[in-house]
Amino acid sequence: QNNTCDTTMSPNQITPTGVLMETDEEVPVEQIKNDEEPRKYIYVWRNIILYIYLHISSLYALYLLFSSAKLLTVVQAFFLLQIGNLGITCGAHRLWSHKSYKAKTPLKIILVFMETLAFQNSVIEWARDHRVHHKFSETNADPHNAKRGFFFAHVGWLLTRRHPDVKSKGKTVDISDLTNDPMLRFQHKHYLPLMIFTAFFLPTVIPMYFWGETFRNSWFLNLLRYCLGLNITWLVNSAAHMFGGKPYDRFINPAENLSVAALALGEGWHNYHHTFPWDYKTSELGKYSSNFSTAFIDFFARIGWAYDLKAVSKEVIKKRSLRTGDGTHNVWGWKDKD
Ligand code: ST9
Ligand code: ZN
Ligand code: ZN
Repeated sequence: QNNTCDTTMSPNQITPTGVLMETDEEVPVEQIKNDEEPRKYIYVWRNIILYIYLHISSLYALYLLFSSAKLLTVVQAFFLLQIGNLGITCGAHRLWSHKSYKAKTPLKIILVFMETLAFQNSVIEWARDHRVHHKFSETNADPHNAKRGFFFAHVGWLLTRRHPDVKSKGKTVDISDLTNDPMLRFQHKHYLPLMIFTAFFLPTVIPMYFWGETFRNSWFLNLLRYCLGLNITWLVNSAAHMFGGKPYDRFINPAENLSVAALALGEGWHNYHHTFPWDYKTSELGKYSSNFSTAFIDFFARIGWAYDLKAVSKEVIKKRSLRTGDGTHNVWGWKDKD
């Protein structure tokens, strides 16, 4: 195994067009052993209690949504759900974890704000865990190792202490590009107040101030928005690591999952993503229908705030599918859907 894996950058050259990768080199995943005995979990009761509260509150919010919430409050919750999710997909994931495109400062500011709204930890922490997830995928060192089952990959990993391998192997992953970025350092340092203000204070106060919503409706609908955002993200770790075809690499568990892709704004095409992690689209096909994050980045590329978008050429995809795919890829009959 090649131990110098970097999941953020392709080893390939960018073509003169600036976008297409014309060569393919497999992304090595370091094989750390999985425990043979079932692992003994150390529960983190604070998190367990908070997540139970969040999920029960979200059920109550569903009742409020159909009984007393104002339409604008519901619209806001839906809108903020998408904004937060885009902050994760286009910011924490495609920009900062994988460096699959570059962003100018105004776009970075917008994305940090959106990522904070999603409350899924600071960009530095999110991207560190995600790089570790790619490099040590489905081993003890993977923070949400899907070999431990659906529940662990979905949320259990946030309810228990990490496997020692996550910490020791995680230290070998370079995140200096993130820790050297002043904007990300600022967000990380002041994460708690920034997150409380952005993810809880603003979404609760805006409906009360601007359209006279009650505190109760405002608070609980925002919790529902947060809970949905988390569960949609977690589905990429759980469902998209278990269910779906493997047209690009049949030797890995991440799979092509349309339902997750639609919910998670394009992040369910997980077999493609683990095969070609440097592609800014995180998928081969789809844009507006099942990959809204790509449409978002393309929009900012048009106005010049996003640039150096990396993508994999069709030839490379075709060759790779023929070599390692499960045979479900339509290698001869390509056409873009959008
Ligand atoms: C949340 C995150 O929900 C969701 C992320 C999902 C990721 C998805 C990725 C796949 C999808 C990709 C596509 C995107 C899809 C998006 C779709 C959206 C539509 N490397 O953590 P500690 C070290 S967050 C290196 O305390 P414990 C490090 O030194 C929700 N080192 O470990 C660290 O120190 P420091 C809200 C590492 O005690 C030290 O260990 N947030 C690594 O075992 C201690 O770390 C929460 O719920 C590493 N990977 O506790 C918070 N990891 O802190 C939940 C650790 O200085 N977290 N180290 O860095 C916690 O409470 C705790 O982390 C814990 C573990 C209890 C889970
Ligand atoms: Zn994954
Ligand atoms: Zn990724």
